Amino acid sequence: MPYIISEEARDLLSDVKKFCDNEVREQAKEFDKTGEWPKEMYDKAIEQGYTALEVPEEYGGVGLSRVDIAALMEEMAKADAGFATTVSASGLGMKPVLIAGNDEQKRRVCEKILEGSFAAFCLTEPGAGSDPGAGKTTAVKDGDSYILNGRKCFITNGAVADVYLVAALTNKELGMKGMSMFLVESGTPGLSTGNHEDKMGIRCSNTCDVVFDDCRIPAENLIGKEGDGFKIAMQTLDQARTWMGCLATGIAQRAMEEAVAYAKERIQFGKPIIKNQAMHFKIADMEIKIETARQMVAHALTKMDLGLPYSMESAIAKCYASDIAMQVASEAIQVFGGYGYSREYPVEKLLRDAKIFQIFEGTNEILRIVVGNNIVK
Ligand code: COS
Repeated sequence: MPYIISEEARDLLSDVKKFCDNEVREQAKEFDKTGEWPKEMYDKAIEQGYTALEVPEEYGGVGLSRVDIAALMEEMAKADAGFATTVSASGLGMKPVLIAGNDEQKRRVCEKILEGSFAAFCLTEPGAGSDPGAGKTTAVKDGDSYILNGRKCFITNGAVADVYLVAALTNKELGMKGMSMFLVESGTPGLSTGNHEDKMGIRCSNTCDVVFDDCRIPAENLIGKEGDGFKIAMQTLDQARTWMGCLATGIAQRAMEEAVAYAKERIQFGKPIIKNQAMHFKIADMEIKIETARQMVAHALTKMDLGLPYSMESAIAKCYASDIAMQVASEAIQVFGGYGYSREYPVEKLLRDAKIFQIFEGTNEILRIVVGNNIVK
């Protein structure tokens, strides 16, 4: 059963489905092989407004609820999780500004996204993954500017973004309490990209190092106040994790659909294998997991839409959906048998794509800490 969405979103959903069928689903197979970032495909998505779905209505966005957007994002993830990750990472990059920025900053970033720019959220560093408070990137105040130095890694959209939201220390002695958040625009001298990741999955998304070498930005690009950076980053991730749960659900849904279609065609012992009750049980277990994940995503997003606390629900949604995406993709391979292990068939890619969802935007181990802390507190 899909999300319960508005009439407007239903119309958009059928457009997204058509777009994904025509422009993404088949093409993504090739990009999975080459690992290229398909600019042409993304330009078409920008033209349709799909990269700006999360822009709030007051800043020129379409004004859909988060649950509405989830239905569209799941459809994109079903077609290709790398494509959906690129789109969603722009939403992630916008969040620090929407959470803590001033009106001018929000307007500036939203305008750029509406014009077709991508955003990137730069928190992780080589020595600061699960422990972002250990970050070493610095921002030193110099008159009306800050000068940034450091290296961020595993940054989605790192080489293709126009807007970077960067966590950097304005006071090294204070550690995470000395962390601040900055807006850096592409083309700023001292901003460059480094190592590009050759990834196991979501291969048509761009992931690379982002380097700051005496990168001077106007002081007005500070988001919130000095020292607010860690909390802004945590609030950003609190929201963003649900979206990763949504995408993981899309991968699982695709895996189940592929498994059902194959089981109807595959003849063994003189009948389609779908006729075996064992197959029904497999498919029922997949559906139970997928629908539970989807409802958890919807629940977390509804709480966000209503302004209720959602940190724990978001962690649960991402953690559960990514775990079941791995399970369902693996079971889909099992249904395909030997063919499922072959690159010729679509399901092995789904398993590779699903894996990262247990890792990024908070490993599932960290998310269990978040859930545990919420319960204990
Ligand atoms: N929202 C707002 N504030 C938060 C918060 C949240 N979700 N989580 C923590 N904070 C605040 C705390 O309230 C605390 O502030 P005070 O000292 O003023 O009370 C401060 O941040 C430090 O909190 P805490 O001591 O819990 O931080 P930890 O270093 O122990 O880290 C975890 C907590 C592990 C939850 C955090 O580091 C985390 O989420 N790590 C994973 C990071 C991640 O997802 N990286 C992947 C990025 S890919 S884009």
